Amino acid sequence: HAAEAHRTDLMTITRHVLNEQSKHPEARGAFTILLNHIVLGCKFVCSAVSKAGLAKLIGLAGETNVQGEEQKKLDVLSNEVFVKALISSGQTSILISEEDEDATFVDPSKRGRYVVVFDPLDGSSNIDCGVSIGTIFGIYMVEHKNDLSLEDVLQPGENMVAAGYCMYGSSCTLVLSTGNGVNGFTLDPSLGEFILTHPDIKIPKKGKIYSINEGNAKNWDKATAKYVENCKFPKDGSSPKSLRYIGSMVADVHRTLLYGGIFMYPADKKSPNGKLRLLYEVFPMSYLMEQAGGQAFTGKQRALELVPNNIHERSPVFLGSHGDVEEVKKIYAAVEEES
Ligand code: P6P
Repeated sequence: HAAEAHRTDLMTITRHVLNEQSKHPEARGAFTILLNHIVLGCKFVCSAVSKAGLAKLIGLAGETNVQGEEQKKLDVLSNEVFVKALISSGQTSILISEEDEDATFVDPSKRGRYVVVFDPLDGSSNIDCGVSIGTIFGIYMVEHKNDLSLEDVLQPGENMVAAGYCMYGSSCTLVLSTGNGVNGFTLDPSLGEFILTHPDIKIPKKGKIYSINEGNAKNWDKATAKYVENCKFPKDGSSPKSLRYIGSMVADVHRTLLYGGIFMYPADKKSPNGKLRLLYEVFPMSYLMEQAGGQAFTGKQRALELVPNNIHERSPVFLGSHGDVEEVKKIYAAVEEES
């Protein structure tokens, strides 16, 4: 009967968020409207990505599609879709996108109380070979929507009221937290609805997988090198961890969230702040990990406590199972002691 009930009692993402928001008596539906517009963007990108190979939406700008029109690159197209959807929601005041050098200040007549930071299509370099890619987003609230400045965006990740990602792979999966745990929704294309398929996701306390670009080993700092060495040659006689590295953050993080383990993009000699962007890659994924019982560390501190200095700032990150990240923290502390 449970399966039957599930089939007829469709828990869509909109219903789920309405249930969540009903816990906040002061909520006036603004967040639900905002989220519905983000979901609309994800549905569009999901459709465009799945057709990409056919409609030659992939590859360099300047491709022409079957109609001979010049095609925008998929990440440029995705960015335009999200910017337009977010502005039309009437719930946003500042938008920060990986694709846009400058912040978008929404016209005062259409402003709302939310700031959205997002990477519209992270990992897009992987589209051509069919690897899963995704949209990553984080949502902050602003007290006043009028005299706004960038200061309103440069807030620590722990101030986020929600964060999530949508992964475009064999299925389209949207993983979301609004501050009360993490839930996963899968797009049912026949309904055009995201259905709750992964309720209350909790990351395993410890995992058997480590995920890092071993090609950067030459440039790693001592602590990272030591931690990875322990993964491969455990001193406590336990079996070595498996290495899984897809090279698409959303895919690597989604696997880490569901299977456990650790995903790392550390600082190294070449990139002293790592490669991943703080506002719209590290913060949202760190927020989700903490909400799922995991943690996220920069090599120096808890990732969500960082205060950004600029909107495209990078940060190192070690995120995943609580126990695995704890190991990294111990090694960084020990190396600090030695120096
Ligand atoms: P590297 C994709 O280009 C991306 O921004 C993330 O999605 C991914 O985790 C990372 O870069 C991969 O970087 O240096 O290992 O190729």
